[in-house]
Amino acid sequence: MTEALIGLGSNLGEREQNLRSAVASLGHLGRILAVSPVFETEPMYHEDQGLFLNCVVSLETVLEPRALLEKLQSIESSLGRERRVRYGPRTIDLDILFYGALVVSGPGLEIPHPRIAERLFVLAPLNEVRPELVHPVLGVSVSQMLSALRTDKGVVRRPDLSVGLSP
Ligand code: PH2
Ligand code: MG
Ligand code: MG
Repeated sequence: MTEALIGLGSNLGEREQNLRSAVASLGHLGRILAVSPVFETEPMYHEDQGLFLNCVVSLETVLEPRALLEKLQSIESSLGRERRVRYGPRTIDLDILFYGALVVSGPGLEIPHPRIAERLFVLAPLNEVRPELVHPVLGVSVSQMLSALRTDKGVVRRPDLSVGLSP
């Protein structure tokens, strides 16, 4: 059993419902240990698109990284994800952020996710569930990465939204 941290994002369609459906599907891939609060976040990289909702799920799973990736991609497809613009709008995006302390850099799969340290939309929710988690390559914790990040990108906690398994 390994703890995988999954980053979820949606900025198309019924964003809250998309996250909720994705969390329910993740529940079939193992045991969900934690679901972070939801944050509404300004789009990074490709800025001319709608606001995202982002959250992070901690999932204990027996699936190996490649098998997990394939399952995440099939959940994305089942929720209507179409791959068009890089960094562009999507109904749902499911990224493996960490897989235990494993480091993988292969074609089509990099773990830890290579851009965690620059992404407030990842670090803000991740810090709510695993602030002490140490990045196996950078050697710093999530809370340290968050403190070090200087950005003016808007990230707003949305306590009125909840996408966890229980009501
Ligand atoms: N995902 C991207 C690109 N930009 N910006 C925000 N705020 N949230 C995202 O999830 C996001 C993004 C590509 O995966
Ligand atoms: Mg992504
Ligand atoms: Mg992705």
